[in-house]
Amino acid sequence: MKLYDAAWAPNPRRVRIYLAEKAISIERVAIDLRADEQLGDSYRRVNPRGTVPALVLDTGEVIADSVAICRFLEALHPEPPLFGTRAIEVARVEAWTRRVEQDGYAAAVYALRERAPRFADRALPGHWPPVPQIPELATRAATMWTRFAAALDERLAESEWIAGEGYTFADVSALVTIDFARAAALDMPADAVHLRRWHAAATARPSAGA
Ligand SMILES: N[C@@H](CCC(=O)N[C@@H](CS)C(=O)NCC(=O)O)C(=O)O
Repeated sequence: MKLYDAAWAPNPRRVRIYLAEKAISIERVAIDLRADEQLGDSYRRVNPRGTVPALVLDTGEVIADSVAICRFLEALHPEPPLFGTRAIEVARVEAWTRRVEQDGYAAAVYALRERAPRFADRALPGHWPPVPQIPELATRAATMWTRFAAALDERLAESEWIAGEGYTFADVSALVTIDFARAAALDMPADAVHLRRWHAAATARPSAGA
């Protein structure tokens, strides 16, 4: 197997943190997003979408999505479980991961890609004809982020980790999202004490440096 990876980008980091938590080692190939290597012919022969991460299997099949890569690896290496074990745990991890993506990660992407000059005409990631920015979505992002941070703070007032007692992929997704959102000037509110407690604990895990 070979993992196409990229520094600083959130979805590749999700996979790296997952791999570190599971102590799984996979050969990695670094793609330089700042040089737009993901859009070049060579990488697009691996993943025509022009996005990272992508996992190339020994059969040649390519999994070009961070969550799908982690779920594939979870099926191969179930211990320690990061997607839950009991039915209700699996449902909680899934529900929170989707909420993090739809409410938090989407807000961070809107705030960054719909406004930053370097993403002009590249409002969507990967290989597309020019996609113009919609600055109103960057404005909407602030509202989404406020609601997301409040919901997460409320959840973490009642639970040590996002999906329950143990660290799961929902925590991986939220950590990556919160760190990424700072690049778009979206941060944890000062009074979100439970969220801040959780963020410090997640950041203290060795996997956070992956
Ligand atoms: N749903 C995909 C999204 C992949 C994605 O958007 N990757 C970004 C980096 S986080 C990318 O490749 N961006 C390239 C670009 O902006 O051209 C996943 O979870 O892997």
